[in-house]
Amino acid sequence: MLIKSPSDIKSSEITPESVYRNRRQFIGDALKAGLIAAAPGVMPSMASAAEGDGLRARAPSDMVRSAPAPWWAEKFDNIKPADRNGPFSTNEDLTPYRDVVSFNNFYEFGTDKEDPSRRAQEFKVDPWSIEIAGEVDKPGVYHLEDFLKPHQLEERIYRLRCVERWSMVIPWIGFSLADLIARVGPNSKAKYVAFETLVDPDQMPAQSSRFNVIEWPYREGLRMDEAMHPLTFLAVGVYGNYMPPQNGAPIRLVVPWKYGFKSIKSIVKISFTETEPATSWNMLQANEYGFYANVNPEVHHPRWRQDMETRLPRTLFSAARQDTLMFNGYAEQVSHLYQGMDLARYY
Ligand SMILES: Nc1nc2c(c(=O)[nH]1)N[C@H]1C(S)=C(S)[C@@H](COP(=O)(O)O)O[C@H]1N2
Ligand SMILES: [Mo]
Repeated sequence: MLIKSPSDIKSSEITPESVYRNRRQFIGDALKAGLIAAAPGVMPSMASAAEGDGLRARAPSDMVRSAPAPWWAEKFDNIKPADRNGPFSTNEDLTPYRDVVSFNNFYEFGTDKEDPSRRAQEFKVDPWSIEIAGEVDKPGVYHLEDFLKPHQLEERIYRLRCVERWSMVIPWIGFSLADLIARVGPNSKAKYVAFETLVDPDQMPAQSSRFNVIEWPYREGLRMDEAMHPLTFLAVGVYGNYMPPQNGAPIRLVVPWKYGFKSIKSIVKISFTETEPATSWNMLQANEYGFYANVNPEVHHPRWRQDMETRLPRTLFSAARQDTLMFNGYAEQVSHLYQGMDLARYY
């Protein structure tokens, strides 16, 4: 995030790609069936209608990794598709799969947007375990299998807004963090939840780089009420499939009303703490990155105004620049969490 601002994003990084493959398929079929005229202008709305049909978003099959699927790919057979008109999803156009898996921030693999997709493909996610620690009734190290077993997976379509001023709309697969919290039973001293990413320089090349800026592990945290909010999600997949390594396999956090850096990837530890945990970007540059990091068009980053964003990818059909909304458009659901707080001070 210190490296590039959106104005530095090369146009080659923002692939003009107006539709993703499912949509193309639908439109192709509809055209064949004579349902729609072959006028390009009608395509986006027809595509949106198709997406609202109660089917979960699917990655184009020829773009999904051919590497052996992890055992938990089985869990992806019966997933509740997103309700695109409900409170937990949006019916905005999805960012194409191609962009979701090739334009990433994952500093463990390097600082360029293409580094994670290029360098993370051999990343090992099986076996994987997650430690639950701190002020909690059931601490311990859980194998991913036991960790996931009790949870019914569902699809959520969320906006993701990076502090670098680009945004995407991503169909995640996962479950509410609140469900996990209920299961492990934090005690009355637990006021915050802290998360850590794997440290493994053999697999994550930037962790041993001398240009490295972050003190590993990458750390993030939430206040307990933020962690318990039904929007706060632990994602194990994207576009109907298990998580690609560059997006944070096998499991990552997604907090849609906060800047993307809160949504920590490849989690190995979740601790319940009495005091506010240290978080990576805040440790690095406290005046630029706060603990709360709520998307807020009125509170600017010292180097980047935050009232506008570029929705990726730029397309022929949609203006790429748009206004940034308070709490990334989730104000109705989350503003009560911050009542009476000075959000310019607690940024
Ligand atoms: N462990 C870890 N998690 C991370 C990051 C990172 O560098 N390391 N980058 C964050 C940032 S800045 C953003 S914008 C999102 C990007 O998620 P995506 O690549 O899946 O779109 O991941 C977040 N999670
Ligand atoms: Mo970000």
